[in-house]
Amino acid sequence: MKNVLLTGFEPFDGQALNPSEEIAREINEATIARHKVVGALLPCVFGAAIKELKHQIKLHDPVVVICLGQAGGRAAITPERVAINLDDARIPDNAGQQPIDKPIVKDGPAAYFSTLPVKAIVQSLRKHYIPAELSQTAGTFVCNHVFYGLMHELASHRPQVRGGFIHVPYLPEQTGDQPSLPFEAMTEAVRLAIAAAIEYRRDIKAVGGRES
Ligand code: PCA
Repeated sequence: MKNVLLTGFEPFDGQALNPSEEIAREINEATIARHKVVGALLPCVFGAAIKELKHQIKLHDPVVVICLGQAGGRAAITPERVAINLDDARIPDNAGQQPIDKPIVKDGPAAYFSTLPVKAIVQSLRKHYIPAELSQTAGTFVCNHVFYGLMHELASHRPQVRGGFIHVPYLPEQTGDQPSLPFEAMTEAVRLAIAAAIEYRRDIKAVGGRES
């Protein structure tokens, strides 16, 4: 069976948990659309996170890579469209690093687009009544850093492998007044996203998540 690599992040910014880690742990070893899902955990550390991601790619030789991260404050599951070549940290990472206005890859392209079918994923989630929206920015912290590192690695060494990034909201237990989604809805969303990524090698043309 071919592998799909699914990564989550450890908690950061003093939080007790990170939904992306819990989801990757839950779906680890699942079979989806005749593919085996391999879950892995990335440190929330600039540099080390990309290093670990590359190690996992080498180890599992996946055909699709989906990296997950927490986006506190968002109310929907948000596939990311674009990774930019910029680290600009609002807070220190888990190793105390806080890069400001630094390129991720010196002389690398300004940006990469996700090669996941981001609109097909949004459409599939909405069909299942899970809030989903296409996002045009993964920020400039460790998530965007890993997303860019992933796309640079695939473009440079594994052009046949498709990959991208999906941000998820807080879990209800992480917050009182901010938007959140239940764990079951998030895991279902990521299962659907993996299935869509396998099914749609090319994205659909859609407006606001509906096929046009
Ligand atoms: N979210 C952070 C980094 C790790 C995570 O889960 C981000 O959005 O950059």
